[in-house]
Amino acid sequence: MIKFFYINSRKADIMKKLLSASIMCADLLNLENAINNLKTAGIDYLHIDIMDGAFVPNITLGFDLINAIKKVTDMPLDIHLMVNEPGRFVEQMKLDENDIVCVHYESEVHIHRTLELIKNKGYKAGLAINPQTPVESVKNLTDYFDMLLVMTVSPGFAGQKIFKGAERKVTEARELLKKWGYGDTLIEVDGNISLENGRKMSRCGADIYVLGTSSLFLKDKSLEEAAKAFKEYLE
Ligand code: S6P
Ligand code: MG
Repeated sequence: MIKFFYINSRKADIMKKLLSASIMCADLLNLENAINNLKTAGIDYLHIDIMDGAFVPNITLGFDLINAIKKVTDMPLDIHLMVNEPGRFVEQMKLDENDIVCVHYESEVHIHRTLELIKNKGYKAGLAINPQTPVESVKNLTDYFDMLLVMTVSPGFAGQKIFKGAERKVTEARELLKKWGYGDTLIEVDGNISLENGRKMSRCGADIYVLGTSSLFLKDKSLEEAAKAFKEYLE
């Protein structure tokens, strides 16, 4: 397995762009089948969006589903918690060392404590920032996360349009992380990652691409065809 090998020893010349499939966009009535097809398609992570109807105005998947998915696949999970006070839920998940638990900077007053909790459980920690949150906000937390999720839409729904400052922000995130001495921290982008936007984000320095209705779950292509097209367009 490649996976988070890169998080511990990221070298620009060997970096591989990683694809994370947004499970809320999959066929939820045939999820096991979809997961098997995603693996065959060469997808690197399963992106699981958990919402609480308070931090974001929607409710999607839940913790029981995470534990059920763990039973049917060895693919690493990329769990995106869009809930208030996410620290309350870390214990409920039975994960492995390559799984990422990503929490929002805006979701908890003492987010540092929650990042520490995730790391102490042995998982990879992600920190997400909404479009309006400055990259500078995370400066004092860089020791506590392995991945910075730069939201390219306001979280809550699939099928939205990328926000206008996204390219500028991802470029800034890559530059600042390097300047702070954390050039190894991966950057993930989530929201309207179409082929065009994926290519733009790649040029700005993104590493992990969350793929939903904009590029992977399409009516006219199989998951395998769509993943292949996305990868080819990035390169
Ligand atoms: C919702 C969530 C995302 C979406 C994904 C959908 O905010 O965090 O992960 O599921 O962005 O992709 P798309 O291509 O429909 O925007
Ligand atoms: Mg997400």
